[in-house]
Amino acid sequence: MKMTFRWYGKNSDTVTLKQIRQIPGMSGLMGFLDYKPAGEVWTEEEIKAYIDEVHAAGLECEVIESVNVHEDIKLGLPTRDQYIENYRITIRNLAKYGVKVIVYNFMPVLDWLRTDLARIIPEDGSNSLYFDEAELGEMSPMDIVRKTAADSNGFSLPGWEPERLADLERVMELYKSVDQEKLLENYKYFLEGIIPTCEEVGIRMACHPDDPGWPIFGLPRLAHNQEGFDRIVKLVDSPANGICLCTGSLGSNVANDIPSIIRHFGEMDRIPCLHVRNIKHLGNDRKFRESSHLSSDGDLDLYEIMLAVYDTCPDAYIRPDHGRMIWDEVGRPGYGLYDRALGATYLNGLWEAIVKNHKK
Ligand code: DNO
Repeated sequence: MKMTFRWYGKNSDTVTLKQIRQIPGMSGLMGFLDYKPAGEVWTEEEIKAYIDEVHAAGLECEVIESVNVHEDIKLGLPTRDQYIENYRITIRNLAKYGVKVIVYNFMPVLDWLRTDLARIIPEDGSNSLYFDEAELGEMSPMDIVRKTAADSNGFSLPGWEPERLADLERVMELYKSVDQEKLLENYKYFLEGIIPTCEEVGIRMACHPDDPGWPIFGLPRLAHNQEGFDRIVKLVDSPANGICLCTGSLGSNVANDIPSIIRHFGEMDRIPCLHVRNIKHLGNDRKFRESSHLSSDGDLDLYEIMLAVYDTCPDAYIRPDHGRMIWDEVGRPGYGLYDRALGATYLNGLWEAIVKNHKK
């Protein structure tokens, strides 16, 4: 297991590389060029500048997140071939600088979604990301986009890039003719286009689950349970066609047994990386907040999760995921320093105990 941290780059993150380096056990980053529009090639110069800086700080950068898939690929439009070609070039460019895993998602239009980015946790006065389907019921997609932008403390949020959301209404309209099966077909076309390149250069793709883990606003979604991912990994049967197993996203759907899903895909060698965090439902299956990482603070058993990783995909990259805002920190919702650092330390502690226990 390699413990990593998400970082948005020096112009865009409140957290510094030096701070990340000082978190115990941190091997490197799940890096991110947050200014790149979906579909555009990530040039060698851009990648080199980012990764050189990370290396200079004493950290690795073997995982890159959010090489976003252009909507035309998901919609299956004729223009998709050019965007797939651009994606292949980006894969090659990233491989040249030592990247081994690319995290992406295939969610139509909207990436992760919350109805509140800073809901106070009454017990301790901290705040965290929050979702209530009942609140969503009254909002249109445009309302939620506006609210998310307004609540983000002025930071860009992954998946909420302005250019991607600019023509939201037009794209929502186009999706009326794309159902689950059509989306799956378009997904296969995409994977067939890129997986041979990944195999050639030694990169593994890791699909991030839908978040929350069910269809939203009538849009088709494929990646929120074991059955869905079973279909995805079969689209192209290769270890390069893998999963970024996000425990919180899958865990938002109470029907999912996360340790068992990890074991299932870990045994198939399809989990190159994980986002590990906890989540707490609030008396209703479709209402939850993000809790601290500690098992007893949320619904997920982080010990069982780390044990499943140890048993079935011990070489995976892990990062603590969204943290609460604690100790009066002001930063990008979900991506402050303190609570994620606590999360990493806790996960490292679980890992040490598991490793030592197995050596006995
Ligand atoms: C949310 C993140 C996601 C993830 C993308 C990958 O906070 O975990 O934005 O990085 O879905 O494409």
